[in-house]
Amino acid sequence: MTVRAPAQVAHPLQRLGADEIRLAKALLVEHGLVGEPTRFAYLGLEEPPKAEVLAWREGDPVDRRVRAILLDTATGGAADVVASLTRGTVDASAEIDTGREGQPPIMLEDLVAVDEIVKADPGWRAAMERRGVTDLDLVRPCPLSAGSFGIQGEEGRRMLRVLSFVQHHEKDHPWAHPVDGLVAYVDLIERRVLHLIDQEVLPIPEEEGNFDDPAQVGPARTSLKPIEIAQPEGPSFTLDGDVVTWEGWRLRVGFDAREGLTLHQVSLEDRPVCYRASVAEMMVPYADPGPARFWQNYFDAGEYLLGQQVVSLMLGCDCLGEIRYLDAVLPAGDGEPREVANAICLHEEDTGVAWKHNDLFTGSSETRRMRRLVISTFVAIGNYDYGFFWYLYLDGRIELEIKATGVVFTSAWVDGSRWATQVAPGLGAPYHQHLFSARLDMTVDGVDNAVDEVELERVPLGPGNQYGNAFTRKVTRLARESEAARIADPTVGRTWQVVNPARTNRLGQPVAYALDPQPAPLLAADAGAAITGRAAFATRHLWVTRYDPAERYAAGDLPNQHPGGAGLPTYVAADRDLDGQDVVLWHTFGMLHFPRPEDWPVMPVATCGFTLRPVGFFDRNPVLDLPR
Ligand SMILES: [Cu+2]
Repeated sequence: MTVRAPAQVAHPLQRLGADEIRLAKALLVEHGLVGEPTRFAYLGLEEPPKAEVLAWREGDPVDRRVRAILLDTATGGAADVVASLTRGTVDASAEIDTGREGQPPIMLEDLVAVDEIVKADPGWRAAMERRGVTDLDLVRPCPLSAGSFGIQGEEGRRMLRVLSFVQHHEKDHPWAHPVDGLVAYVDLIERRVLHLIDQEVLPIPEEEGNFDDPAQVGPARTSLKPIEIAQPEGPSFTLDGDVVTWEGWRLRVGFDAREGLTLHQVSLEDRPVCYRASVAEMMVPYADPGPARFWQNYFDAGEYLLGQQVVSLMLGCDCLGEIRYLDAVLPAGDGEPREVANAICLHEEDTGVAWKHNDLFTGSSETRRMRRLVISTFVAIGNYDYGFFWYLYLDGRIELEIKATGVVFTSAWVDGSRWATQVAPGLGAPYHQHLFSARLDMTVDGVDNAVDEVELERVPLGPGNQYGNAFTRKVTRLARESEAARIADPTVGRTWQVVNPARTNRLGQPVAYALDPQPAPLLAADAGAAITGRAAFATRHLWVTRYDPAERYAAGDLPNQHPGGAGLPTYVAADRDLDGQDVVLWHTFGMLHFPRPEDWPVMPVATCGFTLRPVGFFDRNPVLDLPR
């Protein structure tokens, strides 16, 4: 077949459309890269390098390129391919050494695969029977990422580890009934159970956790009066394709199968602030060192693909008020496009007082209201649900708030356990962390920036500080990559400011945006643990790298079963100069989760995130002009 030319695109960063996904598949088939057993573990837009995008003007040609991670399910072979839809060429095709470089991501269809594989295994069935489980139609095996622990016989195999849960009936939530102490190590290519960990027969917790069953929850309360959010003249933002403009802000919304929601070319009053913002990785490590659970850690972005797990949002439930939705177009495992309607929600929110003063002397009394533009999406990854909420404020702040909710991962509660909380009778919820890596490709008033660490400096009592009250501001330029792997310190209010040394405000100060962290514990695993090597990004709150279009993911390109060392430690190994350069911030944030009884049977939203805040970017308060 002859591959057709793609439709005209309006911008180099325009999201891949369904036709382009079909075209990509056809092109790879034509070049002999896709056969009957080939699956698309990833397919996405290969963005042009930044300089090309910044130089692009409307009407210029666009070379539309895609990247595909292909898996041959017959042999376990994998390939990393870049192809041009515009030119109809394969620009690069490299075989992946899966033992050394990691496996292609886990696919949605692997849920079905592990179900079939474990249920066909006599050893697993016998182990289930010993636990009194005989109706296998009500057993839910989970496709859990295998990690990499140097276990003999595992290297180079495409694997998952499988813990299972049972249901009492089809609508019963399985998370309430973990079948603990039994793990199947599954080879997805040979489609068999390699190894069974049958540690201990533990009682299966009985109590149901059906938060959607009125019989269990009880009647809904009737005391809440309606709250109605009305914008009779419509929202204040406009949407042109994926380009949003609102109160001086302008940005392009992107969506990637791996990173999910991405923001591009964020500018304020036509001044660039951030070229690209995304959650480039997230990882959830668990604390239980026992034989059935030591391996539990999930790279939800790099292994499971955040974007592939996106859900459709519902008006009036997920989003209130005047809502605009964008759909997501994603590649299915067979390389065909699939559409998720209402995947991205945009709306405007009142967030309370913007500024206020009641003056003692003049009698002046003024208050203004703050608003933010909300761009959000929700993904459901097995038991957990995560909301990704980007906020743009009238005063120039940008925030990312993560909302973690859904159902905690459960275990059989063992009295006196140091690794879990009992959340319901006989039901444990193991301790874990949620660690995110935001990749913030900053362009504060231009591409050439620098990063300063700014914090409180205490001054000892003595000459010049006779009464001991003195304190000052300490500014340290993080001049090289080796100096810029940093840990947050709330005791000195440590922030990191991205400055443009060549641009000053009316006071002669370099314009800047500060990254204000909300410090949470970094990776809790031992420095010598396998997971520490694989998720080294999570050992620092901040990394800064010099922009390189190939450096996209905090834990490397293929974290699934990667033996470790990829991503940020590799990126900073060259120790590049950062002062006055094109810099990318990588910020680790998240939460330490000792589950509570209140987190069961469905967890109230817990949040974490960070703020980007203008510092001398404006000449004065930028929201003096808000109407009364
Ligand atoms: Cu949690």
